[in-house]
Amino acid sequence: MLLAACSCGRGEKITRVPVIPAPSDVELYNGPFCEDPGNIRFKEKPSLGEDAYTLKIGRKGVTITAGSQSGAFWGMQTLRQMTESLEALPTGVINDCPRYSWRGFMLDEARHFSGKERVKLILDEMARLKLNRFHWHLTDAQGWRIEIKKYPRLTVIGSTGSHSDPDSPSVYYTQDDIREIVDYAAERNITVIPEIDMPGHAGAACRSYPEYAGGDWFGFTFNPGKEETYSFLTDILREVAGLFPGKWLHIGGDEVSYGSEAWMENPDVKALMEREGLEGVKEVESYFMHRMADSVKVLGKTLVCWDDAFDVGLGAEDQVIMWWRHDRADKLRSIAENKCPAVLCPRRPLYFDFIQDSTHRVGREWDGFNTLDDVYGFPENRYSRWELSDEELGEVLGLQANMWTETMQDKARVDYMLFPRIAALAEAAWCIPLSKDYEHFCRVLEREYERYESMGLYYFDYRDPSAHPEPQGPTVIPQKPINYFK
Ligand code: TNX
Repeated sequence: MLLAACSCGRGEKITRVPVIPAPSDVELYNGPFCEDPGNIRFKEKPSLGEDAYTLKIGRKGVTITAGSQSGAFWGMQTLRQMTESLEALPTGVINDCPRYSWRGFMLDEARHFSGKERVKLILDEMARLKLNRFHWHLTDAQGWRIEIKKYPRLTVIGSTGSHSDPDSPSVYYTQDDIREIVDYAAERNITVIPEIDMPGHAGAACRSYPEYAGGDWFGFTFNPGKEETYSFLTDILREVAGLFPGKWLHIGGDEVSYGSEAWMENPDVKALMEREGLEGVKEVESYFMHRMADSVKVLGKTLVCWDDAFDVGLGAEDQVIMWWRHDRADKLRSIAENKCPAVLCPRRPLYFDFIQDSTHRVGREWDGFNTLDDVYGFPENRYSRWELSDEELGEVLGLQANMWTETMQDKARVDYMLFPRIAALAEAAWCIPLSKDYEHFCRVLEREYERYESMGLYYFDYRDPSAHPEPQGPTVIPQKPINYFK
């Protein structure tokens, strides 16, 4: 049948293929078809740059031309999805490159622990969708999930408890586990960015080593007034930096005000303020962040922080800011004006702990919730409201979705919030507006739904919201960090 098609000249031209994210430039023909899709050759062309590739499909086989390993890998993903859904492979050329270099997904394992197998599954899905940054939120008030050899109590004590149960048994990644996952990600062209949150969201570390706790009596923050705190945290970052070969190191910096009122009463902090001439908690926070930013630099890494830390003036060039506060467009403006490399991950629509349907009850809402098409349409569906120019939007590093797990105590809920929104995220991050077509995307998603079924993933079915009922989450969701010192 294939040969018959081949002998009768060129078939109908195709400009769309069943691939997520949609490639930018497709010129293929329905016949002649490729007789041997398994015959793949790779060619290097450095001028193509980091992620771009060309997929040339001829009658006898396929040639993938790329500027680097990652481009070749993404080309393979395109070919793989095409062969999965097409009976015969059309011939012609696809030229493709991403809109953004940072196409990220964040998983919070501190509130609820997903574990190695789940993380690998997520990395597989990311690779398929050409997402290339896995941001790993490994520490928070509820749990510390990474082994630090110098401070064993972090995992003996800090790894017990979760958001739904402060007494749940210890779960964490050993350093061998971490290396295994980092390698697994690297084989899929994904860089892992570890986050050690400070000075707030530090409860698990503070109950393991109360001598460095400085916040209110929840132990939400480290003590910025003690010199030993800086050595403790720098030792931790040194071990972390050694485990993650990527250039980025995320030190949080978010929501410090939830615990910093107590600093004014703390004798160490008072002494620090006196010594350094600091006025008020904001200046103490700035002092802390500058000290830790210096440590990150000494360790040879690029600093990543949440947008809260932008105020403390760390210097635009050598940091990446993650803009998450969708209600603070003013912050985004000043980040853009200062030409600071930014990753856009606003709660609306890129927080995957937000519900995705009006009938859902477990998860967040804020002037609405985050539907599939809302994620898909980002950033064009939002940025005019933030008053970012096209040029400024072109300059951002990229996009990221964040999966906070306060309401995700088991894998069914993680899957439900993740699939299929992660596919929409991939199109938002990879495709220029011209190559986006929501109806086409939804048709390709039919194949993904089948794949989710066959893999036993509990996804939200947008075609029929009643098909998969919402899995329940913790009934009581504490709004404040749990008091572990009681
Ligand atoms: C805000 S985003 C947080 C997280 C919560 C999340 C819940 C950010 C930097 N901080 O600690 O888990 O909201 O949506």
